[in-house]
Amino acid sequence: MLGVPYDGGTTYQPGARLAPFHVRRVSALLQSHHPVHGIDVFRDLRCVDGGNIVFPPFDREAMRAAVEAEIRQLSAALVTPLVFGGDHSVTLPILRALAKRHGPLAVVQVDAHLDLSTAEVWGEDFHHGTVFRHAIDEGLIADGQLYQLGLRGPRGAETDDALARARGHHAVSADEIGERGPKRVCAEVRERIGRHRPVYVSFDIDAVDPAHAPGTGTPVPGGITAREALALVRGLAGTNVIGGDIVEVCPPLDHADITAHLAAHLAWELLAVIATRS
Ligand SMILES: [Mn+2]
Repeated sequence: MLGVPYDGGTTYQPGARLAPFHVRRVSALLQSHHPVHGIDVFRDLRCVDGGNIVFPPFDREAMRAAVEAEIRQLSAALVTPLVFGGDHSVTLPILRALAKRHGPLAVVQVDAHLDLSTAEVWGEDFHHGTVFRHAIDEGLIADGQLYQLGLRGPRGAETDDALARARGHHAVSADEIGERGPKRVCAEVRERIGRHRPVYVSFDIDAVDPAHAPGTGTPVPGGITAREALALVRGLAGTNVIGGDIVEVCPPLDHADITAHLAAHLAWELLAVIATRS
């Protein structure tokens, strides 16, 4: 587990740089036994809190370089990285490092937003809304293997998801998750991914309804529930998860640590998925 305390890629309300500290604090509540999978997470995995990756918090290039170097080193040592952002822009250097090792990945992106923007809006090409366009353009994601789960809300234009559709990627809206249930959605995702393909899980907490996760900078009403969010991660057991992140938790906007607790439990579910890898 590593923190990336960076929110210079935030387009609206900042504060996500504080998340690693807060999620660590509330993670004291987590225990080891997973009653659904029937495993002991912290017995079956050797988990280490590696602290935060260090870089100047106002230097986005330095952030990307530091994160990519760190993840590359860990992955060469066969360590599975679990990263706490930070805003979603911290995911790009992680994907770069992991795709260098594993080749093009399957990516499960749980998110309210597509994060496929171009530089058109501000002339800035690297922020939390451009991550997956870069990842697709750079060949970090295998064709048809980006799973965007939890999408909803207004978009800039009808063409916002054109890139993902052109590459055969898979999108499931928050409404569909609510209607069909996370178990069926996950069964379909697992079927498409298969057991062996390397999978990266990027969980943007804004996928979750603001009523269940108020502490995030770009809230969108009508999201999935905390229970659906946990079930979505749990339902990835049986795939080959080689890393993941939980991003966009913004402690200054949180209430009673609701969002931080959810992030800690999502991380625990993801660790359990990693523990069940064959
Ligand atoms: Mn996002």
